[in-house]
Amino acid sequence: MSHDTDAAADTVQIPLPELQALARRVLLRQGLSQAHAEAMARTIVAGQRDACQSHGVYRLITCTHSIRSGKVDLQAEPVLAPASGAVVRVDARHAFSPLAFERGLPALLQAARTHGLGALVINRCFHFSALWPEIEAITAHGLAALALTPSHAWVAPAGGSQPVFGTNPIAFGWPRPGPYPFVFDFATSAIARGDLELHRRAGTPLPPGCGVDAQGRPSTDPVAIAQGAMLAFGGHKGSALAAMVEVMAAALIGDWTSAESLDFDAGAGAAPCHGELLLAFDPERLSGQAPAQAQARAETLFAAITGQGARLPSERRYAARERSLREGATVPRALYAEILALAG
Ligand code: NDP
Ligand code: PYC
Repeated sequence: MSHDTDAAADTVQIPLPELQALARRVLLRQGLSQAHAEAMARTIVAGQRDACQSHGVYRLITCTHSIRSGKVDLQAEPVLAPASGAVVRVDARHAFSPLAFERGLPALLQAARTHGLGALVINRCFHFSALWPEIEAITAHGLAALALTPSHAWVAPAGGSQPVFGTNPIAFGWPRPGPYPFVFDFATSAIARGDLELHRRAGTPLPPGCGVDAQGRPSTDPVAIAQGAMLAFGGHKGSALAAMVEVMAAALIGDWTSAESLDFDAGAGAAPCHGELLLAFDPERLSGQAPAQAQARAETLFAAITGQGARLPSERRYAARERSLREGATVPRALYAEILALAG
């Protein structure tokens, strides 16, 4: 049952177990295996719980579209390659990424503990999710983490107007005392593609500086930008970071760049298909057996940030999480109706 107190409100509050069951039902109905549906529902509901509108239950609609494109393998079990030093490799076999991550996580943690640094390489996955759920799954074990992945070539390099890069998120996490690690997670584009899509659906303009139209002119129209190119955040700096993601999380790990992912898509509009690189760092090993000092230095830094009234990244998300745990996740009413329809 949804707990909808105000019929006139344009949002509904859904208890998290109920939202999880609904997400699972939608995904199973599309033909996904139980294991994929469970892993994807966990990621998607975590997004809505933390008020990440671009990567919450809206993804049930985009994943359904990806499935209907016929490109995604709905049943493939990820294959974990035999252990090889610090590198853990999982072949997702053209299925969605969350299950591949879950299957690779224990070996990644083990590699980081053994070598001080572990690398999880996920290949051949359809990727639709935010990266922070994976980062938090690593920091929960006392490790620092970094994650990179390309997407589809939607973003022009600084000084150009033709798409080359994906929206290429970079996420980082540092474990802290208490339940909430230091985490940031952002697209290297000025706006995430998911947010562009939400603006397109709502018929609202993007902020200035997010993209250019097909003639290379600055635009705030999400439709015109989708036909032209998105822009990197921070000009040449975001552009260089986006290039790094292509090199490190595509070329380096033997997988597709955002341009190759878009070629493979061939207009189907499915989620991007490529790899992901996750690194886990053990403070115990890397700090020379002085993890308490490493922790103390990091806490001094965080206190210097918050002490002057600035906030840490993810604080908004964590506050939303607390609220959702108490009151249920907030879902736009129209979106909820679409999801109920998908669930049959
Ligand atoms: P945002 O710009 O919303 O947020 C980026 C980060 O900055 C967050 O950690 C956020 O924390 C933090 N932040 C925001 N405002 C402040 C502030 N005033 N002070 C301190 N920190 C702040 O992220 P994006 O829109 O760029 O990305 C959204 C999501 O999209 C990400 O989770 C990303 O992984 C996902 N994505 C996935 C892609 C894929 O290929 N799979 C591609 C691109 C994006 P908080 O959340 O608390 O506001
Ligand atoms: O929001 O840019 C995005 C995105 C791409 C793939 C998944 N999310």
